[in-house]
Amino acid sequence: MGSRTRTVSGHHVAQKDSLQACLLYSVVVLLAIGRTWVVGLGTYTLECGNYFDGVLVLLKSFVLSLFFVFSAVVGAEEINGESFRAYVAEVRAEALSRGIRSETLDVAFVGVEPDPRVITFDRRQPEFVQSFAQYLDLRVSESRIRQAREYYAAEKVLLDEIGDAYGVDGEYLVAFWGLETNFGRYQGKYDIVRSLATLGHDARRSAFFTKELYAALHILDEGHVSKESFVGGWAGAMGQNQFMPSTFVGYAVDYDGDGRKDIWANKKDVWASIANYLQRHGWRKEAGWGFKIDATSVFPAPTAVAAGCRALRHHSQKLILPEWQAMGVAVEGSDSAETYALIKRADGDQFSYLVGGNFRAILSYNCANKYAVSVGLLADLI
Ligand SMILES: [Ca+2]
Repeated sequence: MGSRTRTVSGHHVAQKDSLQACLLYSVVVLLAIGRTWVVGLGTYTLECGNYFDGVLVLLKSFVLSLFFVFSAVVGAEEINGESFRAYVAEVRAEALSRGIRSETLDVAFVGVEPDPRVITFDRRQPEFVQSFAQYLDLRVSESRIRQAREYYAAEKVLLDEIGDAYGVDGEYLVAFWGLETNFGRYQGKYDIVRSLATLGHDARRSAFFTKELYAALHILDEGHVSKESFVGGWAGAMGQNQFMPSTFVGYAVDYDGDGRKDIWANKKDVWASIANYLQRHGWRKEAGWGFKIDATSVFPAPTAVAAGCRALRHHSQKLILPEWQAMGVAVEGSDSAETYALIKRADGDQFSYLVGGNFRAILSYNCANKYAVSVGLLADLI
């Protein structure tokens, strides 16, 4: 910053004029062109900052606050308020007919307005595709491995107890927990009802999110969580294990027996809910998730799977380990009870992954190969 400060006094007038021009420019650009210009605007503001560093800070704050106000206004205008209220009224009537109490609905929908931030997230273009190595470096970091080990060591008795009760491995409960919300620390702060009503009202995936909204109302009606604590990710993933409401209804567990399935604040309920989910998706304890293998040893053209979650499209046909070994894949083991698929190697990746039934259970939790590999690797490292 300091290097940009100009000290030539003769430039004062020019600075003032430039500053006014900068401010005017910022406002005009914001009002005329809108938020898509924020990057270009940011660049210009930095140039303005060349004139006077102190002013730069103020200017940036000013422009930033303008931007947020403007974004909110533009976003709100994109959502038809009348149509949103009609949608909420419709959902409310249907929820009543499904047996949800009107008191619950009063609390759920009090003052509800569409959330433009949620629509902005929903319209976001996909980020650039990371290689497995890039993804895993970030997600299975040294710090996360260390914390996972610490949590596992500290709670081993309870994790083993839950693992035994559901026939799953305790390390995986910690791995999911660590990767979903950084061990419960980042659950998201979006109002679940507001987010789901916004997305349910929006045309793009209305049926999916409306179904989730009914499930959310059901959860509130059963009293598992207060409306104030009923928060999560922008698209409705909730609590320390980021269950969608319908997943909660199907799989959440009240492990400590206090009458509430509290995946927001009660770790026993969080871990048991993950365990129950995995058990119901065919988990085999101590069968592992699969193998990281050297990509150079592979492989015959695999048959892609067409159905199921999208990640499965990158899987080969499933074979038992001896069959893979016969094809030259260097992998230890002789388990003939388990079938493994090979994940198609992406450009730039040194390793491939041979994945078994438990891996497919992880995919049912979150259908992304890199995510599932990160869960498996993290669990292995605990
Ligand atoms: Ca409980």
